[in-house]
Amino acid sequence: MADIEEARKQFQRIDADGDGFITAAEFKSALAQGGDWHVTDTVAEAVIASRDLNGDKVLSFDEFWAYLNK
Ligand SMILES: [Ca+2]
Ligand SMILES: [Ca+2]
Repeated sequence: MADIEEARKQFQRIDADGDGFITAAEFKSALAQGGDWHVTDTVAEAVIASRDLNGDKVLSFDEFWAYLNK
């Protein structure tokens, strides 16, 4: 996926509180809503950490976008 508008929609859907950052908790509930109930806090944190470029433990849209375009 390289459509920035689609990526923004997806990002906003995951960012439940709308603060512009995706936390592990938000990522986990987004996956749970998508039917993936096997994602634990630990897994969600590991996925966030693997995409987190500046080490603040949350994903900005830039980091999300960079991940999609990897
Ligand atoms: Ca958020
Ligand atoms: Ca970050």
